[in-house]
Amino acid sequence: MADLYVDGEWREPVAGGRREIRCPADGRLAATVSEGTRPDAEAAIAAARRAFDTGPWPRTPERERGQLLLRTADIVERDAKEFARAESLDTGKRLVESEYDIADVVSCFRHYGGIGGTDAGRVIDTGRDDAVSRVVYEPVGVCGLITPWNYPLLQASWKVAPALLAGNTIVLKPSELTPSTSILLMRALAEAGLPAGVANLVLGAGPEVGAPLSEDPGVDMVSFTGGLETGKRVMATAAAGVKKVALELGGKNPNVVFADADFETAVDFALTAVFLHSGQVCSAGARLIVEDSLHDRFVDEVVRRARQIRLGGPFDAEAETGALISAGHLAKVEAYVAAGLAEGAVLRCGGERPDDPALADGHYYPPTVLDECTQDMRVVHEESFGPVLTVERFSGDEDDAVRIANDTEYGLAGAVWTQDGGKAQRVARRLRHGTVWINDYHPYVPQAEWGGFGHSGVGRELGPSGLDEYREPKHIWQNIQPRPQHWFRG
Ligand code: TXE
Repeated sequence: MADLYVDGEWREPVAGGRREIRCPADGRLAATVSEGTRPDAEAAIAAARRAFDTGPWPRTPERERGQLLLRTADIVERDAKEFARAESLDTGKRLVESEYDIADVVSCFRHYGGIGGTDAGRVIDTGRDDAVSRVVYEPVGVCGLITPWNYPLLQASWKVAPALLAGNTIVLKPSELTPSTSILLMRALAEAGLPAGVANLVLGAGPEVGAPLSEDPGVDMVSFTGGLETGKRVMATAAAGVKKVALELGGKNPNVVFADADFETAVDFALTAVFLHSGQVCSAGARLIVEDSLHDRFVDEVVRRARQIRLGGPFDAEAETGALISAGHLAKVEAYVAAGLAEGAVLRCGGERPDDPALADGHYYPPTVLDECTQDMRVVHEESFGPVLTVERFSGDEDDAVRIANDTEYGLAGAVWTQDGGKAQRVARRLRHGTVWINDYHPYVPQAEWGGFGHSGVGRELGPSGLDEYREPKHIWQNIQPRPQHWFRG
């Protein structure tokens, strides 16, 4: 199968490469897909450029563009089983989680499809009778969209849907580890009637087909979700071409629990916060910051329940969480735990690869709790991106909780648990994180912005400002009584 989608056609890569995708849960062959190289990325950029500069899409009324997104949502929903299965095989995540993700993808396309028709702009009161003035929104141009492997299609849809609604043309470059659902998405967009060249797909390694998206002068904007170091590289390269950049670079997210929290609920969510998808979540609540007086009881209960979490593959109905994405990532998570222990953390559970023969072919790591941690430890301030919870204590003082929670270079998300409504609001306002949950963890809505402070990124996804990432305000002033001004007499 030819899997690169360029200028409305399915193409083989110029160099004819293929890549095997192996399911992280058991090593089975999930798919064999085209593997592009730089000339494929350049062809995709050129197609997107042509479609933007000469095609109908940027001038298609926004409402019509929205309708195409709504049709896409219907197609994804119709084929949800195929999408979810492909997502699970590529990522190793439980099928039920992939089903939720695909339902969220449908909601995302419906959300953006449904808000089409906002491009009338706003009229300015000039205070004069000889001029009219308005601000309209223009698409940015050609957008390079680079996505990671943890929520492959959901993260793609957060970029693809607003970028297309705003009238841009796109080149999507999914993670080379999880390309399958992006291929299915291109099929859905084509079936929905997207004009040729508007959405293009390149597959392959980051330095080969991702890097050109921030280097090529034909691209106007790069939107990237992935790791901090790659994000910095993307930003630096994009700077040379003064490209617009949006980055979501993960987090090291605090989950602050005061002693007056609802104990059972806070414990339950502390587990979901960090162990969902084995911690491979940008907003994972990987830092538990618990009030001293509650610490022992709370951590004992977290550990008791963490030990019971059952690992397994995507189609194992008993499994509660799955494998890590790759052998390399597993080794990285292990190294973070080892570093934490070397720096004085106390291992309360997990910390060793499971010895269950049924899991031997997958990249599994058990839920792990490291107690008595401090902010200077690498495992606390760097993103392990695995099922590793670090526990820190605070005195009970709000200032102390806020100081520890904000002591991170990241700032994506966090939570505060207390039954004192005023304290909850005060602490939530002071946390320097893009999303703060009170007595909850993980929910998001497409109507609200998603993105981070500090090194967690630049710009926002979702919400009104998420759409604004993909369009530029343009002021149009019209003199409606043009006549000589005679500023200069001569
Ligand atoms: O990410 P990369 P990796 C974090 C997490 C993880 C770490 C590294 O801590 O352990 O990042 O993961 C493409 N130019 N997150 O190595 O490399 C790459 O092909 C352009 C957090 O998998 O950032 C893929 O499509 N693109 C994160 C995408 O970048 C390049 C989710 C992300 O891969 C490129 C995933 C280049 N030079 C990991 N090099 C989150 N924010 O949720 C690679 N890529």
